[in-house]
Parts: sequence; C-alpha cells; structure tokens
Amino acid sequence: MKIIYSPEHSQHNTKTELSGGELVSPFECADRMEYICKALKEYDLGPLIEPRQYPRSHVEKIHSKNYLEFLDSCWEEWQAAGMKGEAIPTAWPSRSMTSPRIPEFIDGKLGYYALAGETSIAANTARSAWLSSNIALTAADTIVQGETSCFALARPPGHHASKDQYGGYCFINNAAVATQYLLDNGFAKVALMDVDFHHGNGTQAIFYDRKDVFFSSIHGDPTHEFPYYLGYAEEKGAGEGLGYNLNHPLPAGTSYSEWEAKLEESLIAFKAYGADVMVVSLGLDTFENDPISSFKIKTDEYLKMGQKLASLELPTLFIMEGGYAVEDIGYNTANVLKGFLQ
Ligand code: Q9C
Ligand code: ZN
Repeated sequence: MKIIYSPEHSQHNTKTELSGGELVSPFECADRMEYICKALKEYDLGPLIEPRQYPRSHVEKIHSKNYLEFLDSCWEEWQAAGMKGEAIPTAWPSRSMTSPRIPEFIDGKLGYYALAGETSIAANTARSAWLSSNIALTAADTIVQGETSCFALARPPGHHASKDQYGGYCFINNAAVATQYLLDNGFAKVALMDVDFHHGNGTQAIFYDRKDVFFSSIHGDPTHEFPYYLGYAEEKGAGEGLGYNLNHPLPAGTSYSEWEAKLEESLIAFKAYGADVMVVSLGLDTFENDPISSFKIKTDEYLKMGQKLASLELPTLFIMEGGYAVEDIGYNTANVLKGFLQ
C-alpha cells in the first residue's frame, strides 16, 4: 500500500494546549509520525511517497474563502497585535450574542473561527495544514489512478474542522477534501467511515445534507466526550442527505467486540447504499492506553479492525486522524493496515 507522507509536517509544532486550566505540551505532536513511520517500515507495509501540490481550489470546495484567509493570516495578525504567546481564542459568538458580523481584530476573529480553545496556532500551522491536505489529495489521486488502497499519513488531522471552523487539533478537513476529489474524478458514492475515538463533527456537518456521501462514525458518547455538541444517534442527515448519516456513540470502557458490532452495522448500511469507494478517517485514540480517550481496544485487535474494513471489498483510502499514545500509535496504525491487506 502506498503511504503518502512528508516530514515537513513537523513545522507545525505548537508549544501549548489549553488543558485542565494549564498550558501543556500538545497531545497532537510531531513525534506521533516518527513512531508510525518506524512501525510501517518494520512491517514493510509500503513505500513512503512525497505529496504533490494541488491547486487551492480543491480545498475551497470544502472550506469558505474567509475561513482560509483567516487561517493564512492568523499568526501574523496575532503577532502584529503584540500578543506574547501562541494564538488561543478567549471569546466566542455564543447563544446570547448572535450578530452575523465578523470582527476585525484578531482576538475576535479567533473566537469566530474556532469551535474549541485547546488548539493553539503558531508559525507554520497554516502551512502544515495545507501540506496535510495535499497529502490527502495525493492519496485520493492514487485511488483514482486505480490502486485499491492508500494511506494518507497526514498531520495535522482534519475531521473536527468544518466549513469555517477549526479546533480539536484540526484545521483543514483532509477526509472531506479527499472525498470531494474522489467524487470529482469518477466515483459516485463515497462511504466515509470515521473510526477516530472522537465524533467527526466537521465531516458530518460538511456532508449532512448530501446524498453522494454516507458518513458514519463510532465514537465516545458526546454527553461525556469532545466534541460534546454533535455526534448523537438521532442525527440522521437532512434534506437529500436524510438517511445518509449514521452515528454510534458508545460509553467509556467499550471493548473491541462491542465496537466491531457497530462497525458491522455501518458496513451493512454502506453496502445497501451502493458505495463505490470508502474513505476511512483513521484515528487510533480508541486504544486502551490513549491518554485522552476511554475505549479499550488492544494493539492486536487493530488487525481485526483492518480485516473487517477490508471485508467491504471497496477501494479504500485511509486518512490519519487522532491517536495520542505516542509509543503505541505506530504498531496500532500498522496493524490496521496489515489486517486490511491480509
Ligand atoms: N485535555 C482528534 O483526535 N480535547 N482530536 C482534548 C485534552 C480535544 C481530539 C482534551 C480532543 C481533540 C483529531
Ligand atoms: Zn480523536
């Protein structure tokens, strides 16, 4: 399986994450990729291939122009305003303040374009986000060229990013960008399976009223887990998209067998839908020792996850999302791909 990767992701190396009232070293860190590359190599899963650069128009089909402009200029504006630390929002257009106006000062813009406050922005954050989307596009192209599987080893991740908001460590929704590219290049119906521990709120919102993408997610119940405000079972799609959104919120302590029963339901729904390609938002934060999550999947069980995903027998594009047990993420990721190829 071709693996699309660039070491340049490490330019996004923020020093701060607002967590528990403290500024800690971010869970979504560059080291994650080192461990993944090492395990992929050890398992001989495929060649690492550099991404090509695609026109920005592919990303502009998913994200709004004003959001992307904000992303590109955020760090310069924050510094020009004399701020000392990394860019973190502190004010939001909350339920009681509903003016549609977008503020001009960077502090106001941050809250407008942020859906959460844990994700700091610094020099090269935007650059790495764009690079990450080019990794997803290059991988999607590989599927368009006829490969039956490909892995976009992208960082920063994307599934929390919506049309015009960042957060949850995500800036550009790589899975959504790749999905749109597949639809623009010969595929008709995309099954988008999000197996990250957290609900893929951004991806769901982007495709919620569309029937050319069937989004399904298995995740920690949002009554207790980030992103809290989306991801419930009653969210089934809207308009033309009604019936093409399937959420499986699960409680803390969920084991692999309980998890797999939900994946089975999603795969049955994808088959009935008539999907001709699958995109997997591959988060490994369902791991038993993940520091910020609460499922109980074991390293060996990721082999079964890969095998199960392969049973759909569709061309499959894997896109890296979360996973924060840094020393185990390599083998967990490699096992999914190994299981898939078996
Ligand atoms: N104090 C992804 O997995 N909450 N994003 C962090 C830690 C945000 C996860 C809590 C989690 C975002 C791509
Ligand atoms: Zn996650």
